Amino acid sequence: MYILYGGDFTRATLVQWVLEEGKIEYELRKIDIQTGEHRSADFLAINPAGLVPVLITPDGDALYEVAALMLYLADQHQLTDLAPPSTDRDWGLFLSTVFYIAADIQSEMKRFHFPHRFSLRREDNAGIQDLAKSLVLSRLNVMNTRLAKRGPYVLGTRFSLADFYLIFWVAYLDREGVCAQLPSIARLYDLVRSRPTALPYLEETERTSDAYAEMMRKSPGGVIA
Ligand SMILES: N[C@@H](CCC(=O)N[C@@H](CS)C(=O)NCC(=O)O)C(=O)O
Repeated sequence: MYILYGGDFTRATLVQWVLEEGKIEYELRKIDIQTGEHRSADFLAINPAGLVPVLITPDGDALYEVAALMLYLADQHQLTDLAPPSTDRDWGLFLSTVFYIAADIQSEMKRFHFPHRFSLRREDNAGIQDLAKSLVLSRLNVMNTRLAKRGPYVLGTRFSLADFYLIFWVAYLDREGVCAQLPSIARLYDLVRSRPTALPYLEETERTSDAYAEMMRKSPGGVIA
């Protein structure tokens, strides 16, 4: 059986969704990043990077990086409704998009959520967060253009985990503002939301996102050190 180390306010939700979609047996072990449990000796022994999610495979290997975990599970369990196999014509576009989200969108979301880690002076935090937001928006605009050309999903008429992955990060930004500016992203947001299996995870992400935004308002010096 798989073990997923995840918890509230984390992207482990994405892996949990894939596990549930694939009806794959797993145990969820919650790591509380608000109290710093991800930096405990016990957790660092599992992932020296001190980050979640971590997936322990039935063979006992510890795997990291949310995008890799989703792709790995889809491949190992032939979840072709979520990810085209490498022999599929859509594989290249699928892979390009997943890497784009992981490298160029997700990384800026880190700066958006932890601006204090990128600033030397507390008074710069808000500006750094604004800059991160504008960079994410410009990258979402790229996705909007691609979706307008060949949508409504990342792979045209076919849903894949890349759609949920993208919308997950929109839910963590200012989703109403993003959807008002980027119509093809807004359409994709509604399509993902209309999927009964995705809805509870997206709703949970929306609640978490609102709660985190509130915590940031109350702690402009940084929510998690
Ligand atoms: N590149 C990693 C980043 C993982 C990551 O940053 N996870 C966050 C939770 S969503 C975390 O553990 N944050 C704790 C911290 O940054 O101190 C991935 O995509 O899986």
